[in-house]
Amino acid sequence: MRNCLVIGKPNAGKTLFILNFAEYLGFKNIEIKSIKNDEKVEVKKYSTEEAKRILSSSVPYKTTCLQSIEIEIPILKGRKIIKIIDSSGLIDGIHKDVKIRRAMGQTLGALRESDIILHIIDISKLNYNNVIESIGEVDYQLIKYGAIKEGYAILGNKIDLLERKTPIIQLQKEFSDHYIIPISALLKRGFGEVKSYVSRRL
Ligand SMILES: Nc1nc2c(ncn2[C@@H]2O[C@H](COP(=O)(O)OP(=O)(O)OP(=O)(O)O)[C@@H](O)[C@H]2O)c(=O)[nH]1
Ligand SMILES: [Mg+2]
Repeated sequence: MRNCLVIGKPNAGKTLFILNFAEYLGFKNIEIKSIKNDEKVEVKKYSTEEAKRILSSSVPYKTTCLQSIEIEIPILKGRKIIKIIDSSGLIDGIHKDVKIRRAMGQTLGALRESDIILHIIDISKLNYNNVIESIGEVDYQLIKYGAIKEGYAILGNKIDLLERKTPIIQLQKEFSDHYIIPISALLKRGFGEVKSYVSRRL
């Protein structure tokens, strides 16, 4: 089974994206497998609504370990199961909390083993006059890594908060070698394009 890792800074919208994407693909109930930092595996069943309430938060560092779901996705002929992996947010520098540092190490470890990487960037926070600087070091390094990795795409999230399209255009201009999909994880916008991108790689 191919896997798809969702990465990005804390609060970028990774968890909400995955849960709403599962809903978009027709799933009302999901099973989430958490791989704790001590390697213990925990499996829990949720309705997607319940999972959104419990696992997504406006407070950053909500996800503190790899959490995967297996869902079916339509491909050219039929459907295929894919593992979508949520991860804890990455930050510039070193976090003071050892638990969060370990969680970030676990995210970085998963990068190498992933077939598809969806890098979520909150574009409502970008300063479109200076995209590179406002994007920060960690997102910049992930984008550089993505340039040499097959199956890497950027999801420019929270487009529902934008008054104008300028941040999307600037991001596309700055990183023209990359595949960038503007989305709203909240309103499920851009999900058709994400589905096509992922299913083309299965
Ligand atoms: N307006 C808006 N809010 C969003 C969108 N996507 C996520 N959010 C909000 O952003 C906050 C963070 O979302 P999460 O999905 O928990 O973020 P995360 O990237 O998983 O964060 P960590 O687990 O802390 O790394 C929540 O309050 C979401 O409701 C979006 O497209 N639009
Ligand atoms: Mg999360």
